[in-house]
Amino acid sequence: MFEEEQEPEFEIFSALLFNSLKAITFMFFISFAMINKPADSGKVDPKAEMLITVTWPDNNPDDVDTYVEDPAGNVVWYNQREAGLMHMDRDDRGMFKDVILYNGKEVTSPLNQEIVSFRGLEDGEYVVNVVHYIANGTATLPVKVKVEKLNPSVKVIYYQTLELQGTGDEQTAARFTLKGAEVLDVNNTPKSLVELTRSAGGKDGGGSQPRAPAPMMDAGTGEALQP
Ligand SMILES: [Ca+2]
Ligand SMILES: [Ca+2]
Repeated sequence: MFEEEQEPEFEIFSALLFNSLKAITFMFFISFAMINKPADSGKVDPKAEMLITVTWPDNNPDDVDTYVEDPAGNVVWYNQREAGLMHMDRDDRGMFKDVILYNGKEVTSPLNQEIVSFRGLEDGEYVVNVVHYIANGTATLPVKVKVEKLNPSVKVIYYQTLELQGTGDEQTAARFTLKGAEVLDVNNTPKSLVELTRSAGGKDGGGSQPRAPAPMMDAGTGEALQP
């Protein structure tokens, strides 16, 4: 009598347990499938040690390029988006091909941004340059450059707006030296990185671009001085 009353309850319990296990197994496989989705080409390494973010005004059609050199002499730029421990997310070319899918329709993205991430740090000097690859107007172009060291906490080591002067203008935004966890000697003494890479040619295969002489810089503010 006692056992006859217990048995149906036990069966319901084990059926529930079995169904719960099936549900958990199903969810495990679903989440595993989501983890293994192919990565987007524009990703930034989530374990980055440092981020360099270059932005210019939304909807501006100009093409600005970011160049970063590491202490070993590796240079990351649009034709070499992996170099040493550095990675560039993409070559933002102003409005060119800046199309995203939104609700199934193609929409032009207003964003103008290039990001270089470092997945490790090396002692020595880094150089961060921006180049006005294509200017569509006669006005100068304000370009914001931010350098952040991420670990153990976020520390902005450089943040300035440069005024790019037209097609071919290359400016050194920041040079900084790392020694262990320390950031030493942040300055903007000009150094051309385009010269180091120019043998690789232009982005449409058309050879090297015309370049203007590097403008004078105000050492205190990092702003370019008007000629
Ligand atoms: Ca670009
Ligand atoms: Ca853009």
